[in-house]
Amino acid sequence: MSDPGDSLPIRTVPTRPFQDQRPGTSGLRKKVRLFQQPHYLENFVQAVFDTVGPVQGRTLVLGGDGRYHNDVAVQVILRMAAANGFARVLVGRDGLLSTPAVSCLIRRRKAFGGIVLSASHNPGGPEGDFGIKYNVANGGPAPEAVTEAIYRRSREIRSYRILEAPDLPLGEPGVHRLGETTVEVVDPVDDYAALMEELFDLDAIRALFAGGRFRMVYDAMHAVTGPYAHRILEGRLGAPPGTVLHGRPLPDFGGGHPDPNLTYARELVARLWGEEAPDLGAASDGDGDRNMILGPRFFVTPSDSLAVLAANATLVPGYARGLSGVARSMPTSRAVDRVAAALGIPCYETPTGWKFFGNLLDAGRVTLCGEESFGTGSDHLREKDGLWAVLFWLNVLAVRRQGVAEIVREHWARYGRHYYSRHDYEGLDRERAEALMEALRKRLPALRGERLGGREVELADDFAYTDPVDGSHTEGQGIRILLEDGARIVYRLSGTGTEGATLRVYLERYEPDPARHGLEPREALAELAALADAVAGIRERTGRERPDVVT
Ligand code: G16
Repeated sequence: MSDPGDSLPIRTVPTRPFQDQRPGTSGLRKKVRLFQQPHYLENFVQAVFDTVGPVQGRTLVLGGDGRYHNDVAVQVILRMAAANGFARVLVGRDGLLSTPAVSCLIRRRKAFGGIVLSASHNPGGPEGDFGIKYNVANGGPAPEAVTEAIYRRSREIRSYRILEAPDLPLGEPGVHRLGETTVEVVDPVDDYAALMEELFDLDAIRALFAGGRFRMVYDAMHAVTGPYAHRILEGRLGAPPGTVLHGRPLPDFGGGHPDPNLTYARELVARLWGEEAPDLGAASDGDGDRNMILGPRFFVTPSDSLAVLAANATLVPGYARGLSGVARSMPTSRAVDRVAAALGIPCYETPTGWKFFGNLLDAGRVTLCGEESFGTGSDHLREKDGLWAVLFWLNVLAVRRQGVAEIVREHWARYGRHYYSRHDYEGLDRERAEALMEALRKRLPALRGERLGGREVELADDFAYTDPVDGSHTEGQGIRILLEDGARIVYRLSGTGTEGATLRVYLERYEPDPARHGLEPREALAELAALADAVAGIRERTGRERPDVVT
């Protein structure tokens, strides 16, 4: 145990509030250079501690995805946690912890809360993005009432408390003293790997890999999941070295964009569409909570992935007893709704943001949940979990001994196919984007009962949600237009961007007839995309001819 002494001075540093510290869909995300301003990070952290406290005598979990500024921020937060009276801080080795691993540690070690340093899938590096998010004692993101209270506190803050102390060495697991606080440097993978052991039949998956007949490639995108994937996939499951691509976490993610989709996971996609493609391709994002699943020349939409996992859950030991219910965010396709109906279990529709699943999971109302934005998770944690989703797929593949595409096509044949696509218009002028949404909102009453593309509009509203567990109410969560044949268009502004505004348009069309399941989504959704543009005047209002990213 190293000991920089118990009597280190605590400084109370005068500061002035910043007005822009309102957490978005998932914490506070800004450009790195904003976080580098004097007092910026400190103000927000103090606002968190003031809001969630008293913190004296409590345990805090701390870690991040290793992006640029992670190392600096971790040391500042350790000193502030000590000055504010936390009894113990569990920090990942080198300041690294994936988002699901933070959730896991909070729950397993019964911590009071945790801080995740990440801007998720947003690019890193000095010109990139940084972020900070607070998770509560259930291991999940702080609910909206808490994030709003943090925001209010950030606008009135006048000082923060920090210990004067040198940086702690975080390169090896071990225990240190920082003033009165115990800082435990933990291996980032251990607790998480133990939890995966409890949920999955890892021996069956190991047998799947044995003999080299089954091959996979996992792209860690030079982000946080590298060490997790090396240990679990190549270590525990015996997949050959080289299964994990880009496995070393780098502060700028190797210059890449750590977003697991067909646009940014280029090398992985090339492998899966190339000669001798592996049987499974998968990727995770910056902080390890997202996942993408691919078969040879086959992309599984996140919405379909959730539905397939729900339909096959009882094949996996951790879920063999069945599901209590499922949940999806509103813009996510309704594929999982059909599985829930067949199983006779409830299906909840929540606003975008993992925090909205927390109460449902805590109350035992749902076991699995997911989002179109490449997030899937379950009641094992209170965050979405990228590698968990990959292990779930592997477990299903090990039991069914069929290919990814075959499993999904059989699923469509049984439940029908939900053609689905999301079109993102990034970096728009914020005022213009808000004007577009406002104009749509004004049109809603007139849209109801109107005909679009020859079908009647069955529903046109601005999504609002009342949490069935605690009654909390949220409004303005996205405009949805539902047509009589089940087709749906949803419009929202993203709550995670750091530059201008991102307009997301979600398109979905249901096709029950297996003879028509072979279309390309672009083809199947072309008419709906044209309608979406006509209704909102996207091209005219944004000056954009086409979306920047299609997923
Ligand atoms: C976060 C949230 C997700 C949300 C996603 C996109 O994910 O946790 O619930 O679906 O952002 O949100 P938006 O559409 O507002 O940009 P992550 O992986 O970025 O933390």
